[in-house]
Amino acid sequence: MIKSREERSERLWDSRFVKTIKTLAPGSPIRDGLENILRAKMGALVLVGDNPATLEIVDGGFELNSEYTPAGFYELAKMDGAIVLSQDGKRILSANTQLMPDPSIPTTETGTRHRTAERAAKQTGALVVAISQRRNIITVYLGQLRYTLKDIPVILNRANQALQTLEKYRNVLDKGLTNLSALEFEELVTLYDVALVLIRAEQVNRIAMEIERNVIELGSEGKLVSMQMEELISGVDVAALLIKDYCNTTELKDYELVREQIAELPEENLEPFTICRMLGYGVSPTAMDIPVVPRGYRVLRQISRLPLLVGEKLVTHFKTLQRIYNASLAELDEVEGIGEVRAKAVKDGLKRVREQALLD
Ligand code: 3AT
Ligand code: 3AT
Ligand code: MN
Repeated sequence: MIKSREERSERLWDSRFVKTIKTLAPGSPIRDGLENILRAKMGALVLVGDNPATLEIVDGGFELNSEYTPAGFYELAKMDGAIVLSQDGKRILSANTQLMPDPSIPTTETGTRHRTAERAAKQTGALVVAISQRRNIITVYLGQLRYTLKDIPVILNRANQALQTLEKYRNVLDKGLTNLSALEFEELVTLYDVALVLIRAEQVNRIAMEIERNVIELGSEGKLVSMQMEELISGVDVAALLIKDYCNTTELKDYELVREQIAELPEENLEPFTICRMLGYGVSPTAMDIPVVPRGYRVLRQISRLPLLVGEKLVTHFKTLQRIYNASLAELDEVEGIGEVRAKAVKDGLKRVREQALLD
C-alpha cells in the first residue's frame, strides 16, 4: 500500500514528536493548563513520565497522585519547582519537586529551569515542558528534541499563506494533468512531459504536508484550515498514479519504492532529469523527450464508479491506455469483473475524458 500523505508527513516529522505535539495542541487538557499558567505570567517545569528511571531524578516535593485537571495544575504551578505528571498525562503525581538530572549532560540553555528541562529530557528520554516566566513561551523537550510552541495566530497566518500557495500550485497541476491527458490520447507524450507533471504533483503534496503539520499543531483551532486543505487536494495521490502509468517496471513494489524516493528528494533535486532516472529510464539530461505511453491507471480513475480493482484488471489485460481505448465492447467484456454494462461505462467514460481533455 502506498502511504497516505498524513503517514508520510508523520515520518518526516518524528512520529513520537507528532504524538507529543498532539497531546499539547490547543484543546487538549494539558495545553489548557499550560495556557492558564502563561496567562497568569507564571513559569512552570513539567516532567511527564512515570517509569522508575524517570522518577529517579525527582527529589522532594509533595506526593499527590491525583487526577489531572487544568485548574489543579495551574494552582500547583504557583509553587516553586517541578510538577510531575503520569505518562498518559491523566494524573498529577507530585508537585514542588526538584529535578536533578546529571549535571554533566550538555545544555545550551541559560536559566536553571530550562537547563534542568533540557538535561532531564536528554537523560530520561521523557517529555519535559518548561514555561518561561520571563519570556512567556512554552518550550518542549523530548529526548534530544527541543521545540518552542508557536502562538496560534502565528501558525494560523502561516497555514493560510500555505493554503494560498496550495491553491495556485493545484491550478497549475490541474492544467498540466488535462494537457497530459490530451497528449496521452493523441499518443504524443514524452518522458519530459511526465516528469514535469510529476514534479508539480509532488510540490502539491509537499505543501499539503506542511499544512498538515500546522493542523496538528493547531489542534482544535485547526479545523477550518484542515477543511480548506481537504477541499484543495483531491483524495487520490496523482503522483502515485503517474508513477504507475509510466514507471519503467511492472513490479508493484517498485512503484512504491519510486514513490518514496521522490517523496524524500531534497527540494533542489526535484527536477526532470532526476525524476526520469527514478522512473527507470537511462536518459541523458539533453535527451528526455523520448516518447512514452501510459498504462492508463490515472485516466481510468477519472471514470466515475469504476472500482479501483477493475481498473487494474483492465491495465493488466490490455497493457496500455490506447489499447483499452481501442478495445471493442466484446473485448472489454472478456476482462474479469467487466460485464456488458460496465464495458459500456468504460467506453463512454474514456470517450468523455478524452473529449474533455482535447477541449481544454
Ligand atoms: P525563594 O524562597 O523562593 O526565594 P527557593 O529556595 O524556593 O527560594 P527557587 O526554587 O524559587 O528557590 O529558586 C529561586 C532562584 O534561585 C532560581 C534560580 O535562579 C536560583 N537557583 C536555585 N537553585 C540554583 C542552583 N543550583 N544554581 C544556581 N541558581 C540557583
Ligand atoms: P525563566 O525563563 O526565568 O522562567 P529560567 O530558566 O531562567 O526560567 P530560573 O533560574 O529563573 O530559570 O528558575 C526559575 C524557577 O525554575 C525556579 C524554580 O522554581 C524552577 N527550577 C529551576 N531549576 C529547577 C529544578 N532543578 N527542579 C525544579 N524546579 C526548578
Ligand atoms: Mn530566570
